[in-house]
Amino acid sequence: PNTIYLSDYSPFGFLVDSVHLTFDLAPHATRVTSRIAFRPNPQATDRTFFLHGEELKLIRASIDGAEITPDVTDKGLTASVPDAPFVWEAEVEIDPGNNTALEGLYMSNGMYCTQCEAEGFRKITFYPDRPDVMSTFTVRINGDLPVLLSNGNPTGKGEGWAEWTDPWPKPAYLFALVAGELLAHSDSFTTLSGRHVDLNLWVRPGDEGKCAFGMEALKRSMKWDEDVYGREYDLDVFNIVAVDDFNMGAMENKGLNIFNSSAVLASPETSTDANFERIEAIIAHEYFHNWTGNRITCRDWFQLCLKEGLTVFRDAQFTSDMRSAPVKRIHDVIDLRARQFPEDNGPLSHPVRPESFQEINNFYTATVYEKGAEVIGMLKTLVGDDAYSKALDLYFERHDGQACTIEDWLKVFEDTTGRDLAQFKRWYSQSGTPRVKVEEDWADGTFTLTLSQSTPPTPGQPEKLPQVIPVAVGLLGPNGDEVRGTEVLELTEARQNFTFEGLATRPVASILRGFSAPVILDHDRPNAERAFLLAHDTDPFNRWEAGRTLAQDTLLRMITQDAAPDAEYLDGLLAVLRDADLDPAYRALMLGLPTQSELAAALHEQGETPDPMAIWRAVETLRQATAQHMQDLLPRLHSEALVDSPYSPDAEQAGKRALGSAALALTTRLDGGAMAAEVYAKADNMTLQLSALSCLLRAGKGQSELAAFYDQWHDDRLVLDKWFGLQASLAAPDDAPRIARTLSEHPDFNWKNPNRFRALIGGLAMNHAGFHHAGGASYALLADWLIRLDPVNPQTTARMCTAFQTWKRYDADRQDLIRTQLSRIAETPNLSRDTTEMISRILG
Ligand code: DPP
Ligand code: ZN
Repeated sequence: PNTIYLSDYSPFGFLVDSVHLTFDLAPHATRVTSRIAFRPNPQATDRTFFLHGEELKLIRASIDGAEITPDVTDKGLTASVPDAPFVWEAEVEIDPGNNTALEGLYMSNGMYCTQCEAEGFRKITFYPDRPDVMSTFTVRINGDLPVLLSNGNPTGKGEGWAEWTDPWPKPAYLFALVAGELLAHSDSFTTLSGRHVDLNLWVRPGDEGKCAFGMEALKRSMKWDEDVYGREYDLDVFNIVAVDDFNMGAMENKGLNIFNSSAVLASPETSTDANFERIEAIIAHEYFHNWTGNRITCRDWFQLCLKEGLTVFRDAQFTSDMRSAPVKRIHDVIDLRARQFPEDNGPLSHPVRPESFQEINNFYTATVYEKGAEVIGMLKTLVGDDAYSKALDLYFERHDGQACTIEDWLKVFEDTTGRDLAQFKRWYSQSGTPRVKVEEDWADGTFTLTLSQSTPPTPGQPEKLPQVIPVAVGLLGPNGDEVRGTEVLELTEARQNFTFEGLATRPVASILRGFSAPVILDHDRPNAERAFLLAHDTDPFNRWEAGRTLAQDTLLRMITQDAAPDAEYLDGLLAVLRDADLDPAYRALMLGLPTQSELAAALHEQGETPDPMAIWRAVETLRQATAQHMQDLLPRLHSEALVDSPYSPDAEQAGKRALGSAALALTTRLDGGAMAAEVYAKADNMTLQLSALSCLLRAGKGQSELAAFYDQWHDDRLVLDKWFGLQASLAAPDDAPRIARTLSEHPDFNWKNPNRFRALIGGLAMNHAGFHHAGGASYALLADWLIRLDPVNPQTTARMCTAFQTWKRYDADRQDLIRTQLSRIAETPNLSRDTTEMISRILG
């Protein structure tokens, strides 16, 4: 396969002044007619006229009205063209009804829908399908369907047709079209400067009752972007469409966002608090792309983090403002450790801005998105809030309407702050998670921190240079008071000393407050100090982190030395949970443990071979010990978690339910599930229903509830996904492969639907001990399904291959079993480019 390099970038030989598209919709023979005004690009030297095009049947083509016969391959076409402005016209035929890859124009439950990012537009018509080619679009849709939508503003409409005009130049990846029998949940928003915007959320009949929350979230997002970033919406209409078959969460097409229905439809009966929070964040994310992504886009796909890192950072700021900032930060760090750290410390490790790829769809990763957002957070920490705002203002002013690079982005910070960001830029080019080792010294009233950094080798990068690491530090005195407030140390060398003078007594250092950099901290300190921080740290993130570190430490010793659960951890946890002044959501997070996969990574890092069953047993033992230790407090936690008012997905109620669910999980270990069964029977919202069912399943019970759940919800696609996912992810290790295989034979396992596939197959992969079942049955099941899905939907298949990315942590037997499956996949005839690239990188 072809590898594409960042260093090979060159601009396209032509500029596009306008695009006119006409769609004559038909399920198996949609005609797409394009009329495109090109002119030579004075910035380009290469005038080869190559248009991308895949899976298109060319009917006719002409230049300035004269029919031509271009050279067509399976990648696109070339033609000879005038050295002056000209009009290209082409008519092609496509087959949306058989498009199961869900890229380009496809059908989902009778509705036409598109997904063009990254390179799907080339499956719609011949075009320079690259983000640096921007143009206005006018789209006419002819089709016998009541709702016909595209980007921009509506400019004409009649029986069986509609016309849309997008006045803002955009790259083809932001093109969208939707046609179907849809209903609108409508509202409006008036922007800062008084523009009236019609807002519509389009859904299939039956889903009207699940729109209100998404609409409110959209309005909050529009307001927030005005208030915080001064960014206003720029069209007369903003449409969102929910679609059931979608490879990702959602897509920010200009004026016509398309959402996976799981990322927008919500009701208290069918959605959990976590679903509501995720929906709010994704709606905000896609809306924020209007400025960071659409108005200012990427020059090429290597710059993907330019829009994604920044937009994830912005949506996290939004969630922090709407809800609790510390709780959001902790959630994000949990997620980063669960998804980005394994990627960055394994065979798929790549820089935030990759330098080569075979299939760009494989780089929509936690590294580009989440580490990309962390890099922006560090930049903001280093320059300060005011300088950040000034730099962003300059970014919008200088680059509006352009396709940009990371160099452009960093330059606005250099120009506004005078700071040299050459070393900081390594965050974009070096892969791997830096390790920061902390050593302390105390003498004559001076406390010294010695920080050293190193980053292990990663694929293609044996040697690393020191990065700029902002380490936020505070010092606590013996009674828990803060003797030095938070300050940011800038670690730029391999090893550096930082001194704090004039202290009366030796302080306890709280290091990497707020998780100020995406690094792994190596700080060998007494557990008594961690317990002290768990009791006293004034930084909420680090207070949580102290508990997390204690939990991890005791689990590792239980696994490797057969130690008993650590009393300091259990006592410290009890004290925190007792503190009714602390936010219930925060206390619920305190009850969390590192994931079993994280524990496996930590053991691997210590040079041990992780045994998934030993890890599973240690977690079970610690949970049981926690339940016993908290026994007397549990009734009080349950009463604190009670919500009397009608269900609302707001942070306050959700936090109470989170605490109640965490307490219920512990209670279930003591009462055998009596209370969980009661909660299940009475639950009038999905959050409680699902948490009670989870408790029962974890206790090896709940079979009748599971059956009742199916009866109640088998007609609701999104809830049925939960039914599949829960069983696979919570099955006891020995049962997991069998349960997952049985579910994969269930008539409702519509495996061509990405949500359903991910629920079951991804659920199994999340069940650490069940996935790593000694006989390799789960590995084989996953491989069977990847092989089956690949010809249907390469993108979702390739994404799911990441379940194997940590394989080199495990013992020789498991490695052999996994290698056998990886080879079996690799040898499958006609394997997609997507999956081929992933498997070969994972094999290393
Ligand atoms: N839809 C994806 C996102 O919003 C890709 N742009 O991040
Ligand atoms: Zn995005």
